[in-house]
Amino acid sequence: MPITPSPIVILTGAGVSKESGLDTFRDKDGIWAQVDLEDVATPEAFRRDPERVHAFYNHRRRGLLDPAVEPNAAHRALARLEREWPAPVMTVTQNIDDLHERGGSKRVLHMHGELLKARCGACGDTSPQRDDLSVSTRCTACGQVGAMRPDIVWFGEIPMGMDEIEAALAAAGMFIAIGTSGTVYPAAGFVGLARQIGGVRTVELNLEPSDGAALFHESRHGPATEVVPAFMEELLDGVESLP
Ligand code: BV8
Repeated sequence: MPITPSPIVILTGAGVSKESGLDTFRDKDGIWAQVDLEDVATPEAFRRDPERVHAFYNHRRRGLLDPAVEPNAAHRALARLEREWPAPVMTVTQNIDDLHERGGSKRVLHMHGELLKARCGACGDTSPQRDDLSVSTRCTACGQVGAMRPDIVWFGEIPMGMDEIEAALAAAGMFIAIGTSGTVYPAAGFVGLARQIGGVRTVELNLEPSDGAALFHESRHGPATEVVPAFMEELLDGVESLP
């Protein structure tokens, strides 16, 4: 069936990085099964025990920088879609890893921030961060010690790029959610927003039905490294058959 090449918004979650060796959050062996988010992923937790929060993110940053952790076929398929689809493709990710970029995607919006960046709580400066952070890390911009935090959106904080995301959803013809449980807002509400705007085809590519599965016109279930490349192939074949 030929497909009209309109703009596409992709939303990804932890499931797209699982086969690269990074943990998800809500699977039975996930991150929130090992640690309480209230202790490590809120501003209150950081005020209460900054070293504990730094240790949590330092561990995940070292894990992400492990040479064995590489982009997988799903990341590469999304980069191919962005290259070959004859309309804009935006990848909005809830993930704080850099696997979309390392897989070749150029237009990536990290709405929950980035593990390989740090932010100064005193002057707001953000900078690349590959080493451990601690309460004695000095800000390279203002020199303040003890104000550095991961450049990440915690629970209760405002996600990044919301205006840009909402504008992209308003212009989209298709919304594809990949590897997300659909439990964290506002990301979990994007499918409803896309449908409200009207005329948007909504697709879920996930290991199993997410909390918002009923809101999608179409769902494909299986590992991201299988269902994502296959679906992108279909989309691009459909466009090539256009006159
Ligand atoms: C906000 C930080 C207002 C970085 C994260 C009380 C007070 C304040 C807010 C709230 C409140 N109660 C509720 C809220 C809202 C809250 C929220 O939604 N809470 C939940 C728990 C109910 N949201 C917020 O606080 C947000 N801010 O609301 O501000 C606002 C709103 C709009 C506009 C302006 C202001 C901030 C949320 C961001 C929190 N930070 N992470 C980090 O540590 O990583 S969220 C955390 O969950 C991660 O970022 C993650 O991205 C996100 C979602 O999880 P998923 O990515 O979906 O991962 P999950 O494990 O859940 O699911 C994985 C899926 O993959 C599963 O379905 C699985 O089946 C599938 N899968 C597994 N393997 C594979 C696979 N799929 C394919 N292939 C595989 N191989």
